[in-house]
Amino acid sequence: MKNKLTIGILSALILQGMAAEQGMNEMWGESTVKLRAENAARGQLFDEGNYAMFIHWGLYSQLGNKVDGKTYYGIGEWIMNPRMAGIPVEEYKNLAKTFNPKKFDAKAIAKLAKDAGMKYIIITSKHHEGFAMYHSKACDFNVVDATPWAKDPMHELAEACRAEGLGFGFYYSHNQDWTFPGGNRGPTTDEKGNPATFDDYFVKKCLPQVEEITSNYGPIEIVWFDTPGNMPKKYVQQLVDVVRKNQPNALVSGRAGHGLGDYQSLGDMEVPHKNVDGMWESVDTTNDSWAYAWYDEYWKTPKEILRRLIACVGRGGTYMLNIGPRGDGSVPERAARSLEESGAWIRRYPQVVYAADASPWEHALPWGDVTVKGNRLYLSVFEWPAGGKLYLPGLKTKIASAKLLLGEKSSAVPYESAHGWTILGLPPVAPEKLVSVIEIELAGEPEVVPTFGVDPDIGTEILADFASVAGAELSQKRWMEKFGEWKSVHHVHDWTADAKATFEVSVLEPGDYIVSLTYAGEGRLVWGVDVVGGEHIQNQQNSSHNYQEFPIGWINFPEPGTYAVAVSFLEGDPALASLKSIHFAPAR
Ligand code: FHN
Repeated sequence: MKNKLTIGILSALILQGMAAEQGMNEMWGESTVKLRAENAARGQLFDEGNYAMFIHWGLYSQLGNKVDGKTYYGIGEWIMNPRMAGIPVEEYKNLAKTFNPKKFDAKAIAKLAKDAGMKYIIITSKHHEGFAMYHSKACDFNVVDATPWAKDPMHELAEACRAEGLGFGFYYSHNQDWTFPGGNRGPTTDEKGNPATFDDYFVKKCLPQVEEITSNYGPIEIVWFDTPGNMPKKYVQQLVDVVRKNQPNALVSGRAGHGLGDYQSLGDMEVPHKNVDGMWESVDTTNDSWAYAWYDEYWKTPKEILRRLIACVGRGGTYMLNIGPRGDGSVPERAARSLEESGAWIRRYPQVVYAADASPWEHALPWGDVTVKGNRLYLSVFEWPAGGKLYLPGLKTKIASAKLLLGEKSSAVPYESAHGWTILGLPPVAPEKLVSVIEIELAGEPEVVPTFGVDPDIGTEILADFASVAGAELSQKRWMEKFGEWKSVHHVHDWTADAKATFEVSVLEPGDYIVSLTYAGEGRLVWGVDVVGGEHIQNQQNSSHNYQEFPIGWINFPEPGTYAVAVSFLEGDPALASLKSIHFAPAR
């Protein structure tokens, strides 16, 4: 059971009872009643739906990252900022005069979210640049009063979501406002040249607008505040009070600030590697920008979307995936296609995603990932094993049955145990094109030894996140690949002479394995790898500032069992050497 809201736990119990009556697929799938927005309890769509659509859409979408013929690379909604095109306030405001999104189709967007398997939509009501994408009485820099289109798309979208049984909610940039006097990073004087304070902005625009978005669009699932910066607590508290007053069933995002939100939002575009406790979400996007960027055609494939969604559910959280409609309101076709194809898979295997809990292994496995519902494990196999066997390390609970699912049909899977591993016999070809699913029903609650197994069939990568480190530092490093495109690793760095990063592994098939390390650094580096109490190898390889995998050599595990494998840094610049992971592949 996920450690989320108490109401989530209660409703899960109710759901379990109902599931037995109605049959699992009817319960978790298309015909589910409980997960429709109008029947959901507070936070239930977040807690059990596990999958939502995020939309970044505003005046900036019109530019699509091109200003005066020049393309700016990075997240499109920041185009006004000096780190992108640096557009002056008045010039930016003029964009409203040409904003005419005739292709905006609220029903089609809600249907896309529904077909994608998402349970609610959160859309930008006002981003950092201050333009309200709804009809605001508090400020006429809004989509109705300032554009030739003169329509409020949020009424249509809220209505379309309700018609599809989806929840609806708003993103609101409460701290940053780049066009309203006094907003953070905004003008410091008003129209008359008088100094403007944050309080001016808050009282004249922010607070009334939050009143508006929580009063005029029916039930709201979440108010998604963002980038609180150094906004004083008293302001955040007032906004949260408004949400509680007008929308007692809504959640407030953790990015409201000062711990006043209801749940934690991880870093942008971050899918965690280890289980995370509590109620949390990952926010991610279908390409590499939140808002539409004309050049960005690097879309997540349906398989990658499922990999990231199932990783979030498997780590105990919720996945919110963004689309950036164009300035004319249309949704980029490739994003839509990936969402629809992954959604078609979710319709076949809803039990893998909805009301599913975190994996007892607490991390992904070499061939895929695991989600849990009660005593059932769902193994989502992304890399189908060529050798006809799927290796599951460390399962302690007795198996009652194992089935390979094919939509609603299934076939029994033979299985055996050896040295703490479960070995499942599989057909040579994956039954599903994207991801095949094995359901294991256990005789009791899932219990596992979460130690990483060295898979005898396919490569096993173990991230530095899972190392025990002595004499060096283990920390998270985040950086922007392009402006606003966040990447992160946990890495071992600042190596001292005797430092070790030690990985505990369980081995089923003894023999030689090829060991590689993924690292960044400068120049040629010498790394050592030891099976503690056994073989030592070391080798010199090149390095670069980007993380790359380099082979170190073969290493032997003489018999089945648990081993400690220690990595040491022997020669090179220890200040720049950064270890990301170790990789084992059977040497054959
Ligand atoms: O600055 C924003 C960014 O534009 C985008 O809206 C993301 C979405 O999570 N939030 C902020 C950065 O974290």
